[in-house]
Amino acid sequence: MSSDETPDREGKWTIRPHKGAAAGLASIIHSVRHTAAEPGLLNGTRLLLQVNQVDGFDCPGCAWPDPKHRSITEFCENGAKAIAEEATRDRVTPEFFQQHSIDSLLKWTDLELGKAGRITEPVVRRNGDSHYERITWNDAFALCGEHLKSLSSPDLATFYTSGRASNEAAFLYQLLARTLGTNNLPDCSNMCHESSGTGLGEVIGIGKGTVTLEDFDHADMIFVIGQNPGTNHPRMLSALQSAARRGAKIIAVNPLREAALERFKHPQEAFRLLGKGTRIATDFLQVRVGGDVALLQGIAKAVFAAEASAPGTVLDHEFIQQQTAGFEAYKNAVQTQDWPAIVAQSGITQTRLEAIGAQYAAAKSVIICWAMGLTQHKHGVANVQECINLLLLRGNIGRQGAGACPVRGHSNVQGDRTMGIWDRPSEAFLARLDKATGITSPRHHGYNVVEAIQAMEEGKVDVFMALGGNLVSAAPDCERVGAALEQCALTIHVSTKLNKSHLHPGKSSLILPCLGRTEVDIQASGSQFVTVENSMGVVHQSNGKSTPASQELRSEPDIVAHIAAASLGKVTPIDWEFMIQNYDHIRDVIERSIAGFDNYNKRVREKGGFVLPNGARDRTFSTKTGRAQFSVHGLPNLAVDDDELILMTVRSHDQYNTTIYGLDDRYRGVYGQRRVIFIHPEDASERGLAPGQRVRITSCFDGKTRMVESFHIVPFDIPKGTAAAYFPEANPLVALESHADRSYTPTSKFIPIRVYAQDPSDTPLT
Ligand SMILES: Nc1nc2c(c(=O)[nH]1)N[C@H]1C(S)=C(S)[C@@H](COP(=O)(O)OP(=O)(O)OC[C@H]3O[C@@H](n4cnc5c(=O)[nH]c(N)nc54)[C@H](O)[C@@H]3O)O[C@H]1N2
Ligand SMILES: Nc1nc2c(c(=O)[nH]1)N[C@H]1C(S)=C(S)[C@@H](COP(=O)(O)OP(=O)(O)OC[C@H]3O[C@@H](n4cnc5c(=O)[nH]c(N)nc54)[C@H](O)[C@@H]3O)O[C@H]1N2
Ligand SMILES: [Mo]
Repeated sequence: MSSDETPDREGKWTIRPHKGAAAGLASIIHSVRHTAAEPGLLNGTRLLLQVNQVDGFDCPGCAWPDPKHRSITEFCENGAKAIAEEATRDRVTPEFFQQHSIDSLLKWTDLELGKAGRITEPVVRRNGDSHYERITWNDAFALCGEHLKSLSSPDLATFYTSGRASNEAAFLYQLLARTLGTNNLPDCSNMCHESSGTGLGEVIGIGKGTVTLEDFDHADMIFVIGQNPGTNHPRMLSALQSAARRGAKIIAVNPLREAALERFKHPQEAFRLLGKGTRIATDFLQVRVGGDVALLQGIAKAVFAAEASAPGTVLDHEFIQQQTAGFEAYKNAVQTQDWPAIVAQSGITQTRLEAIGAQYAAAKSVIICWAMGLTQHKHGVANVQECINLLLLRGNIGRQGAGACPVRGHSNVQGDRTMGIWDRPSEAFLARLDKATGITSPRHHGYNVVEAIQAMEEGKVDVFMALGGNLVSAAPDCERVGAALEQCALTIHVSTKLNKSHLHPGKSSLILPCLGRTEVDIQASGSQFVTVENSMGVVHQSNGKSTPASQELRSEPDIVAHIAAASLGKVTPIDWEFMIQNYDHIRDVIERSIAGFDNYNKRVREKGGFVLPNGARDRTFSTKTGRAQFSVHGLPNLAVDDDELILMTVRSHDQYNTTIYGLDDRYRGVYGQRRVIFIHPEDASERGLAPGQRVRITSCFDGKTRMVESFHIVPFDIPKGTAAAYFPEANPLVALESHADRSYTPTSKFIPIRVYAQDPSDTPLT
């Protein structure tokens, strides 16, 4: 039995409902505790003072932008934890690998692997060996070169990226893949906001959001749909707080009543302000999991009704007529959708939806924000496009205070896509890249995450390389992913910390340790900075300042360039060595290759960086029709068997994706345990399940049953028929083949499950 299945050795765990406001003093105490415990108080505090400052490093936490007026405390609890995780004093050395075989490390949890510390030197696992062992950088690059050079087809290599890679690293990486001749560039975005990119691209002509941070100062209604900013984008709460104080309506749409949207106390004000904090959400719509298409159509239906009773006063007819297409079909579809179906699927009454519709009709400027609660569904693309439909009705796009705001996850995931980390790049992108670099990019599409895993299973991938990330824990059907990686001839992981993906080596496997965001990067011309793009299309610098965790570490651009040089040799028109001598050289090539980066080196040195062009922001819609497109979606089929519940997998307050900081989820009141399932008290009692009881959960997809054990019942305020558990512990329940239509985003928020008592003699938690 793996240690994942024996969580009780962590000792007692408790459920204690969260009281009072989110953030506030408690978050300061927590962040200080985390940073103080890891890099030592002084060093930790110094690090926190650099985060998100103009000349400091970009917070590796999330992609929320920095306000213009940065204060010294422009950090948040979870940003501090992300930094502390990187600045740990613990080290994973070659001696560590000598002591622990790969098999024995497989028994460690994600938490234990991460806590082992920073990897200090490159290591290799040679065919059949039980342990990783030290290898020199030169030998490591030569091994990569040998494999990549001898592929019978470039499509036998796959290059995965996680969204922390800088623009410079990502650009070189896609250049390596395309010079080699493949578009096999799956990335974490495929499992994340791909439904947003696909959905927005089709209807507004750009796969990005349209708002700026300043728009939040002008909106009088803000939707926050399927997102938990208190945990995942804490700095967004400042923007929401000031909007709430101005009297803006803030509508939270979520199956869970997420604490920070209820009450929030700004950490910077915690010492000054007594009292209960600001109420953020003015309305909370406890939607059923998967019920957002119905909910958004219900609101739109109410808007059409308002227009019908006062014609010409509600819809923005001029905008609709001049700049959109497909309005009549959409109007017809919404008006003929019947209320009982909308109410049944959304779980929200007609009266409430009409009330929100009336608020929307009266609001001058509306922003809709969303994250994983919308994208990780079979109908993820439809969810996103229904948000746009609603916005278009009143011209809430491309003007001050209004627009679409998909809130990105990883701190540079948006920048990576701009740099060409994409399995299906446009012809325009490739043509310009080829002209600028002298390579001939392949035109056929590459693998996304789902296809890459399937290809590995089928023996169609010889070399799998990962620039960051942890595919085995992050992807669905993790056991299959582990086995699939082991089929490769060579796996290459560029990583800061140990994780499960390293423990499923290909026949040969390399772990190449790299610098983190916080660390100084010295190349031939001296100290370098890198650049990143935030969730709102602002490109700016990130300057690591602290001493690297080990002298042996290399930067991501350095590692990628050396692998490229070893694999492509002199046949390539690119001088890889020259590129990394000074990252200005990389940025010069980016400037020539990618639209919007004119005067890159100059403009990125200006305070706060520069904003990338975004047509939709100026109401230039590069869609097929040249107009913003209304789209029609039927209500998705959400039917499950009578004894099934719908499970969504979510993040706790103490994790960064597969990096687990601790076992608490303060805002949801669970302490010391991650193997929990939140369910409605009646769903628990109908199954004879008591709080704390240990359960087995099964899911069934395409006739195959999947199972996890040793989860514990937590009765929760969640719609009946639905349940929640943490990612990545619940990932074995998610089927790889269950993904969103068109975007291939795994349906991590919609998993039909059954829950059974595991061992009836278990003592329930008291
Ligand atoms: N501290 C911290 N910060 C992070 C991360 C982290 O792990 N830790 N991860 C980063 C990344 S990569 C990402 S993508 C973002 C993720 O940020 P979020 O999207 O906020 O993350 P999730 O925990 O997946 O939460 C999704 C929310 O959607 C709700 N939800 C689930 N299903 C539905 C549904 O059908 N409809 C609606 N309306 N809501 C639903 C859940 O209750 C939950 O509140 O955060 C980024 N920031
Ligand atoms: N069930 C379920 N599954 C999900 C989700 C969900 O909500 N539910 N969410 C999905 C989402 S939104 C995402 S984005 C993916 C995340 O998928 P990934 O991005 O693949 O996973 P992470 O956990 O973010 O990656 C963590 C690893 O990155 C490495 N790392 C950290 N910092 C650096 C760095 O600076 N450089 C390099 N080279 N490596 C670094 C460390 O080794 C660490 O172990 O997971 C997805 N999976
Ligand atoms: Mo993400």
